[in-house]
Amino acid sequence: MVLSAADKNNVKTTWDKIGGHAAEYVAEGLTRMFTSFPTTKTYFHHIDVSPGSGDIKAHGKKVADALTTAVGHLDDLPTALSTLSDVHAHKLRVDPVNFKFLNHCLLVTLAAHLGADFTPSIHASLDKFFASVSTVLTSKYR
Ligand code: HEG
Repeated sequence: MVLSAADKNNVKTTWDKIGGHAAEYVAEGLTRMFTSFPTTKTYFHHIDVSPGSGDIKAHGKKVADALTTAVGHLDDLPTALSTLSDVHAHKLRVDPVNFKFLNHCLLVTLAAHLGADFTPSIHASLDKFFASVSTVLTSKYR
């Protein structure tokens, strides 16, 4: 997945618009994922996955911070996310299919909040961005 200059610009512009809402939006995306794709809950048996829980808020903040790091390093995602990639492949062992579920739910969440700013072009660039992050996080499974 190669992000074009226009994609990178779209992703950065959108992340700026999201501003301080990133953690809240990612938490909503996680809640949508747990609700729409309940098998994803098996990875989170040790936390409270009910909507609005403190655990979901805390995890949303961690994931949002990682995505913000990624937005700041669009030219070198593998290096920026290397440690996180190790964690997902070797420790958490999240089946890659789950990344598609989360990405979909993050897109739905952003579409709901961004309204008219969620243009087809922004949609496509964000989709490519989340797919690129997922590729890195699932790149060390073998
Ligand atoms: Mg992962 C932990 C980021 C997808 C399951 N995830 C984490 C952490 C971050 C993160 C930053 C904390 C790592 C640490 O404390 O060392 N996750 C992250 C991103 C994405 C992603 C950026 C994709 C956009 N994660 C993902 C998916 C699943 C999953 C799809 C499973 C459905 N993550 C998962 C679990 C943990 C983390 C089970 C450990 C949670 C905990 O024990 O607190």
